[in-house]
Amino acid sequence: MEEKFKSGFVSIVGRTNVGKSTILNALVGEKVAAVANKTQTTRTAIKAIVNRKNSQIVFIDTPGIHKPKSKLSETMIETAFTFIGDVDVILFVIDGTSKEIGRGDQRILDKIKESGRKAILIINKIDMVQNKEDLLKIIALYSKEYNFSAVVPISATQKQNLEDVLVEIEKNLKEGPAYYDTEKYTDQTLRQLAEEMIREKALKLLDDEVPHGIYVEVEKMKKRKTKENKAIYDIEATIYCLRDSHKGIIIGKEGSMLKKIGTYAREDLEKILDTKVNLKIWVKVKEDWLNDNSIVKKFKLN
Ligand SMILES: Nc1nc2c(ncn2[C@@H]2O[C@H](COP(=O)(O)OP(=O)(O)OP(=O)(O)O)[C@@H](O)[C@H]2O)c(=O)[nH]1
Ligand SMILES: [Mg+2]
Repeated sequence: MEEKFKSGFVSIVGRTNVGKSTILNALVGEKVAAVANKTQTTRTAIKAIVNRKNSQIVFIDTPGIHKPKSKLSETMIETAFTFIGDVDVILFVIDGTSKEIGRGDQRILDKIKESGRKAILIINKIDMVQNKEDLLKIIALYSKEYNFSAVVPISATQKQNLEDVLVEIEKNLKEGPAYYDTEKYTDQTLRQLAEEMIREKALKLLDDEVPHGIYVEVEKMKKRKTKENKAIYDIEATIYCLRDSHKGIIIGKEGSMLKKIGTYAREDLEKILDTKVNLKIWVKVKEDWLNDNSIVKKFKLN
């Protein structure tokens, strides 16, 4: 008998820094979301699509749950909680090295219980787990809390057990059509992708509170032909930060930090866009934008 085509929306939720965006990128096989060893990396919901022989899975990466400190973080948490409802399957990601259910994880569990939806528990970073007994203990703790459709220990960075995740999702999807063009792998515009990649480099290279207070805006993104008739993208972007002192750090001594951010971002964008990129970045101060509704609305769901 011919297998029926299945489709559905699958959210990736969890505390900040557990590896949700790394999982998304690994499942899709493309760089879609920024990844950094910092908290609050993802700021809004990002969709990415996996097309399989008999299914289309639309993933929604969400901002990590954390203690809100600004209008922006409140918006981020609101976005994440929206996708604990309103999806076909929830991937609840936890850090495999955790020994108990922390407050953030408990809040997420409570929301999942409230929604009563199908949820798969993903235990990430198992490459960091020394003791298998600990892993079993944490699985037991969580399994007591909710009737998960499956529990899958994975390592997103080592690409371990990712196929199992897709198979478990497919088991829980209903029959349905492909919602998106199979050529397409994300709903992000090229401009958003460029902003995300530039911000990722700044997050990775900067320390302390500087990266949390930045946002990136691409003002210009235009494809043209060079004299040699090769395609090239001209991209102009601004990194906004909270204070003059931050601006100094982002620019660095004789412009060295900004140059580094620009070089890494350009290399990534050239891969993503598959053309040469000419990238110019400016740095400007915008005080207290984290609490400015007219800017924060950029990150809100529409
Ligand atoms: N050792 C190890 N590190 C991982 C794994 N998956 C992700 N990481 C690292 O964990 C850090 C956070 O990853 P992200 O994907 O940005 O985490 P996130 O959950 O999306 O974070 P937010 O967007 O802030 O909620 C990065 O340094 C990743 O390289 C894994 O399987 N093993
Ligand atoms: Mg993320």
